[in-house]
Amino acid sequence: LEKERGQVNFNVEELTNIYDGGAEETKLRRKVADVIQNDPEVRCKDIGMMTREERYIDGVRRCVYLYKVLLPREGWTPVSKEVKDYFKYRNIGKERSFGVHAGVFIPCLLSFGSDEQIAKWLPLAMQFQIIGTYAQTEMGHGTFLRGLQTTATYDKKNKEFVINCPEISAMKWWPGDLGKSANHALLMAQLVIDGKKYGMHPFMVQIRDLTTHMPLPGITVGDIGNKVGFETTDNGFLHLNQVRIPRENLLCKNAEVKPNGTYLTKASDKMVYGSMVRLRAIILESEAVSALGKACTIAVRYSLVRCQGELEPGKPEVSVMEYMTQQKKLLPYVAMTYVTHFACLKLSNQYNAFTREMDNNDISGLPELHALSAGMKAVVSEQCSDGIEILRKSCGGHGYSNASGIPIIWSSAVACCTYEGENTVMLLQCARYLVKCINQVQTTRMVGSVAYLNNMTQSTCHVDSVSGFKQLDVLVACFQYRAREVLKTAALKLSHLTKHGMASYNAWNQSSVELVNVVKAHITQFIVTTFASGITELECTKPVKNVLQQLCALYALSCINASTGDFLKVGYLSPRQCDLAHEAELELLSCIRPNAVGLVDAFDFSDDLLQSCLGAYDGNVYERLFAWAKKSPLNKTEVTIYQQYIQIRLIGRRKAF
Ligand SMILES: Cc1cc2nc3c(=O)[nH]c(=O)nc-3n(C[C@H](O)[C@H](O)[C@H](O)COP(=O)(O)OP(=O)(O)OC[C@H]3O[C@@H](n4cnc5c(N)ncnc54)[C@H](O)[C@@H]3O)c2cc1C
Ligand SMILES: *[C@@H]1O[C@H](CO)[C@@H](O)[C@H](O)[C@H]1NC(C)=O
Ligand SMILES: *[C@@H]1O[C@H](CO)[C@@H](O)[C@H](O)[C@H]1NC(C)=O
Ligand SMILES: *[C@@H]1O[C@H](CO)[C@@H](O)[C@H](O)[C@H]1NC(C)=O
Ligand SMILES: *[C@@H]1O[C@H](CO)[C@@H](O)[C@H](O)[C@H]1NC(C)=O
Ligand SMILES: *[C@@H]1O[C@H](CO)[C@@H](O)[C@H](O)[C@H]1NC(C)=O
Ligand SMILES: CC(=O)N[C@H]1CO[C@H](CO)[C@@H](O)[C@@H]1O
Repeated sequence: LEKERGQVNFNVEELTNIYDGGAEETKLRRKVADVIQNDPEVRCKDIGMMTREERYIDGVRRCVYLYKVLLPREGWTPVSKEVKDYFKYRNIGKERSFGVHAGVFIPCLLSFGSDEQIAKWLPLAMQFQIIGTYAQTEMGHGTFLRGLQTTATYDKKNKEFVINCPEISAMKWWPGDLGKSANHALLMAQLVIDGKKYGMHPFMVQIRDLTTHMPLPGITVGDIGNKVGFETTDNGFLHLNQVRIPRENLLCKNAEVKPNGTYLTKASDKMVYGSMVRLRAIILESEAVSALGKACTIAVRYSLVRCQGELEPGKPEVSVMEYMTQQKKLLPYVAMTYVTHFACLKLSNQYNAFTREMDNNDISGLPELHALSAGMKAVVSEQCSDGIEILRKSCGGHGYSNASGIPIIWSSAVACCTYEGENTVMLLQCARYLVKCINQVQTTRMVGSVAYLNNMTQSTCHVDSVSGFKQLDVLVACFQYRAREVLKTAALKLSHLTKHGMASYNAWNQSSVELVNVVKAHITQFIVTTFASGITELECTKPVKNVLQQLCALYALSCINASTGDFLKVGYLSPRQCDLAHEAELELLSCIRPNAVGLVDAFDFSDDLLQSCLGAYDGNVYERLFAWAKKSPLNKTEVTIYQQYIQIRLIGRRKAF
């Protein structure tokens, strides 16, 4: 790898700074990383050989240490920049508990609670005097909130709510931190007053005794068992049988029940949608894009170290990176990590701009922002988790071993396709907004991520050279044209069906497969456009700009390659132009190849964070693999269960007494 690093033709540190958002950010991030790596209590240990139980217990232990020892020692608070931006996701990752407590329970308390309620519970939550979960999903319903069955019935006489799960499918199921850690739940339940239903409302429900931690009367709670990943989290079940809570425990920023049972709503709080946007941007960056970056780091370093076969007969073996097919598997995902990272940043920035507008009571930007975040959530999480699996297979046999580190990375990234809004449902939400836009574009000027819809000019691409297809403006035009045309086609189908008398829900159902594709086209367009214009504005050295341009083109061209049918169908590219674009993609692979190690080094993931025998910085793959295998619990003794089963029952030999 050192030899490889010698041929990198740009300044890796400069690119790291750009990725981090400035040299100061890199410095701060590394400072935090040093604190973590030099503290044996929190430093990531060999998690690969731990059982589920050990992972959970270790996550709790580490987290308690963080909050009670490390933070005070460093003079950090849970909201200081070091903690918010760096240690949680970047330096400790999943290997900690209370993610839902800190990331969902507390923010939701702030969104749903009145000032008095926040004053009462927030300090307790910040001090871990109460530990909370966010209990919305039930065994029977997740996506369709109105279908949730848990009820909160107001008892006028005692001024209490009675929370009840009428049947087994009404049990809360999946909430993180619920099974074994939490003693409180911010619980969503159907409000009922005098037999009338008022829809879903948030309640604060204590579920365990604060001293003994035993479940309170009427409460059945526990862990839902092993999952694909998320071993450190005790996703739980919760059944409530006629559990009584005080009237004051309805979180009443948006709606209130008076003692006499009068129901009052207050101005609807759009801020809830705003905080969803923020949460999505954070989740994408920390759970999907950084996971893809880690998998790229591992697969690229390993592919450079791994030698297999002769490319030229009779010559020495080559590293597998020398195979063009291998480059095609790896390099587009390196490019994807860069471009999606900056698209997520753009989403965050747009959210921040929106909160400033909101201070001036301008919430007109919310629908666009909300649709964009839903589309981004689905497309980016899907692209990243699919990419990680391709990278895993690119490591051959060792990619299948947990020693590679990739199975753990994939198993948590893929969950991102489901939580915080199931992906297809998110795509269709975004589609609804886009259809509305295209139907109004003749009369209303579109702004932000849909501004490209304003240009309805019909045309075709005029490029007729391979190098032409490496031009970013050409590629941006391709993506905008295709996104707009597939949207027009789908919207046309929809209106055609309704005009011919089909009920609109039915027409929507009949168009939904196309609509999902529309959003994928729209979001890839957004990602390419954002990155291309970001590069133009970026102040950096020539070599770095060059390499970023290549990455942008490679990402765009590999997306064209994956959806050639669309580009042909909308009539923007001819079959010959598709061939030219394909050639351009292959040429870029060779251009980027010498920089491969520099591009993944620039992500700056420490070995501790990668937890991989294949992807460590020094490339000593084989030594690490053997050391790892020796730690397998099955190797503890030279002979394992031979006598009990194999010798007596299988081979049939008796012990020599
Ligand atoms: C790791 C993890 C952590 C979680 N943490 C929490 C938590 O802390 N708190 C909590 O409350 N929940 C949590 N959840 C639950 C999660 O939010 C839900 O599982 C998620 O919202 C999906 O809902 P569902 O399971 O009902 O899927 P379903 O909606 O049943 O999805 C099944 C299929 O139906 C399709 N489908 C559903 N509706 C539509 C539609 N309208 N149009 C088209 N297709 C549709 C989906 O696309 C999917 O293919 C967690 C889940 C996971 C995996
Ligand atoms: C219920 O109480 C509220 C004040 O808390 C009052 O405004 C309302 O009139 C009362 N309604 C009835 C039916 O008594
Ligand atoms: C290997 O990793 C996967 C993914 O994290 C995990 O589900 C599995 O339990 C691990 N296997 C072992 C034996 O630890
Ligand atoms: C509109 O789109 C056409 C075709 O994609 C392009 O040639 C033209 O430059 C665009 N016009 C503007 C103002 O962006
Ligand atoms: C939605 O479309 C599918 C496929 O045509 C069909 O099987 C299904 O019955 C439709 N659903 C409704 C509610 O019309
Ligand atoms: C995409 O690329 C692959 C290999 O790089 C190639 O075989 C295939 O033909 C391309 N697909 C299209 C539709 O151009
Ligand atoms: C042969 C060998 O490496 N055996 C190892 C098996 O695993 C234990 C610990 O789990 C080691 O101590 C042994 O050396």
